[in-house]
Amino acid sequence: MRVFAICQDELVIRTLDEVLVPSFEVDFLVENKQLARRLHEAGLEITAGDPRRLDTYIKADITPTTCFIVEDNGRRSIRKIVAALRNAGGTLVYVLHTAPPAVRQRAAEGLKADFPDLAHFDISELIRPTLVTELSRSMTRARVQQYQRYFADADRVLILLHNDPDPDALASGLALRNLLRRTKTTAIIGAIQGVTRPENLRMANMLDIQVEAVTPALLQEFERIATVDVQPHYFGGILDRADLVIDHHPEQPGYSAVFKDIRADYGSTCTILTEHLRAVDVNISERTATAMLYAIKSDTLFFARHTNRVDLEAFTFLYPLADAALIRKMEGAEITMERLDYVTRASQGGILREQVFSAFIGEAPREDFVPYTADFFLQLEDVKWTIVAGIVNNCLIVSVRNIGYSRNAGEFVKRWFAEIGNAGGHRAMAKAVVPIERFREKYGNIQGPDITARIADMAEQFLHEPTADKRREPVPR
Ligand SMILES: [Mn+2]
Repeated sequence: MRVFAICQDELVIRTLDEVLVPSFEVDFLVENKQLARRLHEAGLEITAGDPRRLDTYIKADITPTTCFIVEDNGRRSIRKIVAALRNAGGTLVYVLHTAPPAVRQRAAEGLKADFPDLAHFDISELIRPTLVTELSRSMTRARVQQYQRYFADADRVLILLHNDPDPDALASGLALRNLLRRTKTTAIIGAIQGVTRPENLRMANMLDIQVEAVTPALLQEFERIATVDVQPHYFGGILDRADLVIDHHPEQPGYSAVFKDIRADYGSTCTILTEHLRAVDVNISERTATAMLYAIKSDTLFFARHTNRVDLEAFTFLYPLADAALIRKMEGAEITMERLDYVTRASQGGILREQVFSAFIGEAPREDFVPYTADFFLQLEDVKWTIVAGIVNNCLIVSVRNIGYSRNAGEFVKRWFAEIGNAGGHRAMAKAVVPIERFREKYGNIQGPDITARIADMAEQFLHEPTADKRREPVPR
């Protein structure tokens, strides 16, 4: 593709030449003969000529796909230049503004009246993204180097994760250990309650991430403690300070930290840690990149929720470093024999009515069987809502899922369960946790199939109720 650039300033010409060649064939046109001669001698494709004359362009062999860049430095109107090259058949015209903002704006507005289809860009806009990224990276670099030094001479380091660590927590542990240039013997990744969900256990096994069990008493034995994907307040008083906190949940009071990097607008903690790793040029192993990529995918539901531009950037950066086949394998790990057992129970006892699938799956040893079963039945062609309940530790857990339905899952759980327990969620996903005795006080001493029937009735009633307020609720995190 050919670019024809009409410019006056040497810096602009040299910059465009470096940026566009060799992707494009570029010809420069300047008015100043001396400048043309000098740059020609420097090897640039440049001619001197009058940019306001039609002849200049006719001689230049223009086609409808030739791109024009016209520099507007604010010193003299470019109206005649644009008119001439338009008359010569030029259609793809870009104005590159290099004047100060006020001058630039006036010039752009003046041109708009006569030439509404010109494309405008500012030289500052072209520089900004890279410069801002670079400068913020250097601030991150300073911050990372500080905590690296602070952790450097410690004997025993703990990277503490939240209970039942998820992929973001596990991968963040690995990433931070990398940043601290430590191994599993010199920095322990630990949790007070370990991994339970099968897919997370499988991730930990496949990537060889060892999560050590730590007790509150054991915390004293560490010289330095960092928390990732969680803040110290989460541990309910047993940890009132940390040396380093890296998290993407909203900042909480009630603890002190020597260093912290909390960015609540990021979709995952691994996104923050990707920036840390990039800032200090640490080698990222395939294992760490795979874990982090999987974590970003999983915390953002593959960018379906709470995704920030930086999450996409981190994903793009990690993708070539990771083992995509391994991620596919980890994602396939959700099916286990014991989960199929609850799916079977739901399929035998469930009710499918008006595209709503309701089921009570009885007692379960872990909570995840309930949402897993709800997700599973949502895959059925005829199903638009799933409401699955199960009893875990004397609480009724209710998981609600839907696709493309006009009513809100969060409202459903609040409507029936907020009064007797915890209920919340958003349009497509919601959960309620209710002590079973409170459920029975309110809805009668019902068991097994009667609970399924009761849930199905709740759904039917809810979905037929007129909606008082059709405004969309803000989606909680
Ligand atoms: Mn997270």
